[in-house]
Amino acid sequence: MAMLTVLLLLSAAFALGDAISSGNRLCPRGWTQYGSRCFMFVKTARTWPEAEASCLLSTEICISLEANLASVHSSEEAQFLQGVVFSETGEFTPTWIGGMEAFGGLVGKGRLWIWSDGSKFDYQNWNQEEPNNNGGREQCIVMNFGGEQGWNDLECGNVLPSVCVVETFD
Ligand SMILES: [Ca+2]
Repeated sequence: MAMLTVLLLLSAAFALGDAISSGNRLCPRGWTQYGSRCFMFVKTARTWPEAEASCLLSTEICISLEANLASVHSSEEAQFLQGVVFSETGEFTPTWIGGMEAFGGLVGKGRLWIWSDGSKFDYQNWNQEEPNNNGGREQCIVMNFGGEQGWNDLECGNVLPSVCVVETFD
C-alpha cells in the first residue's frame, strides 16, 4: 500500500512538472521572446533574399531552426522590434523584415504583400507615401525607414541588417 502511495505521488509530481514546463516555452539562446515567438537581430548587412536564407540556416545546438525573416502582426510587435534593433545598434537602423511582394507585381491593380513565414499579412506600418514602388522594382519591406521610422518598400538587392523569427518551443 505504501508503495502504491509513493507511485501515485510520483506520477502526480510528474504531471505537475509537465504542466509547468508546457506553460514555459523557450527561445534559442540569443533570441528574444515576444508572445509565442522569438526574434533575433542580425547585424550583418545582406540583401533581402540573402537575409531570408540566413534566417533559414539558423541553428541551435546543431538543430536547424528553419527561422524566417520576421513577420509583424501588431503595432505593439512593431514597437517591440524597434526596441530590439535600438538595443543592438543604439539607433533606429533600417532593417529588413519578412514582407515581400508576391508575383513580382503581376497582380494588376493593388499589390499583394506576403510574409516569408507564411503568416497572414494582417498588419501594416507604412510611412506616408509608401509603398510607392519607386522605379518599379521595390518588392521588399524595410522597417525603421526615414524620419517616420515606419515601413518602406525598397529594392530587395539593398544590403541591410535584418531580424529573424522562430516559434517558441517546449
Ligand atoms: Ca518605397
